Amino acid sequence: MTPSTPIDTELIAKHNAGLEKDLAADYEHLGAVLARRGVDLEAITARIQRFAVAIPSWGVGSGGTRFARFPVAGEPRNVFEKLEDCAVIQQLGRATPTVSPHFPWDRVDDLRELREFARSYGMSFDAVNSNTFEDLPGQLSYKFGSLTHTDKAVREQAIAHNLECIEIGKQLGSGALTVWIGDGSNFPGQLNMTKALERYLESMRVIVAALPDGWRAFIEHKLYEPALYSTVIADWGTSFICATHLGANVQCLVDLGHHAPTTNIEQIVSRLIQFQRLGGFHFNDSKYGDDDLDTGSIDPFRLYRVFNELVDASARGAPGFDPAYMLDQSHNVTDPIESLMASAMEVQRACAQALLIDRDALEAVQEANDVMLAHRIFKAGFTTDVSTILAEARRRGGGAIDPVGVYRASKYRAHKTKERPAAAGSSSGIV
Ligand code: RM4
Ligand code: MN
Ligand code: MN
Repeated sequence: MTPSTPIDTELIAKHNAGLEKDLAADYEHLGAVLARRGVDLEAITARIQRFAVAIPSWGVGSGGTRFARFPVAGEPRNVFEKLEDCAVIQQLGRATPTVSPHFPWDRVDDLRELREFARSYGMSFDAVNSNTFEDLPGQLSYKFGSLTHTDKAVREQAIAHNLECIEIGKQLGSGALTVWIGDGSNFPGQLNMTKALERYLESMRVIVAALPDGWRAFIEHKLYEPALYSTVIADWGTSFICATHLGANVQCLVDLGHHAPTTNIEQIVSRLIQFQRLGGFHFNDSKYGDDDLDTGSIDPFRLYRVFNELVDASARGAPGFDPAYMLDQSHNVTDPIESLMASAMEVQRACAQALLIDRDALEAVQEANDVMLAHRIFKAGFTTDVSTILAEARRRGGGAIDPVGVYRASKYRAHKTKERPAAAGSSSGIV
């Protein structure tokens, strides 16, 4: 079956035709530059063509802050419309063939129809996210926690939701469950921190026992918010301990925005790889807290440092190394489709740059304690402009050399604004 194409393929071809000549010249030049460094450009381009990062279903709607949400016109009103937007991102960018859904936000009656709908665009589903951080009408409240609540009935409700997410995921063809809880406390003395973690482990044991063969559960830690004094799964240490208690199929998920501002995230990544507990990533960028800004917009060098660890692990054939890559950001002032296309490119960029590091040379100077040379070899990838590689990978994959340019020319947003009048209570966005 040929996948449906929400953007006119002729338009992409026309745009590409105007850019192809320059791209070919730039690509050839970069190939010569890299050849002098002993790097095979074609091998890197092939790796980038295979690289994929999942789109969060909630990301195609506008997010918001604690103060307000400013919805983008033509915002998707349900998961089918979200998938349509995700298909645009994939068609133009060729880096995002999967979607990570979120329940109950994406709840539908007919899961088979949803899976088929995704398939009609050539898309499939990545990790399923459970949501026990907000209340649904008629349910027990999560105001004082979910999987760690003092009341067993609330814990059972939260467990049941996660079990339902696994069932949904099975039908959607997913292979992982991501559990992030907002549980914690706002006041010292509010919560017995030890007992809360005991209750977490007890609840998670039931959930993990329900995982089908080959599935993984990802534990996502977060320093603070919504709990502002203590969060039950606050850091990678807690996440790691819980994962090791719960089983080999439980791993830690690193959301780049979920640490204190100066934390050395790449070192955490290295540790998790070493002990086979790196489940995956939620990519975004941050300046102060869980800002959910576009990936690579604040600190692309940090992303590069993270990818250095990932490329190193992959080059070494680190045992059990198979991280899931997902975006997780909130678009408050941009068109979410543009942000997600650009962000997927930033993840690819960091990957391509890290692939340029001469690992043998680096190892030799590390052994010799030649600090300055080690740093220069390390940084050589970051200071190389790999935009041409990304563009060529998109072109070869049938995507757009300039995805944002084609997207704007397609007037997709204007068409959707007519087709999708704003709906009250839309499940789009994070707030
Ligand atoms: C949280 C966390 C989760 C995401 C929610 C919406 O801060 O990052 O991964 O699903 O936000
Ligand atoms: Mn996240
Ligand atoms: Mn977050």
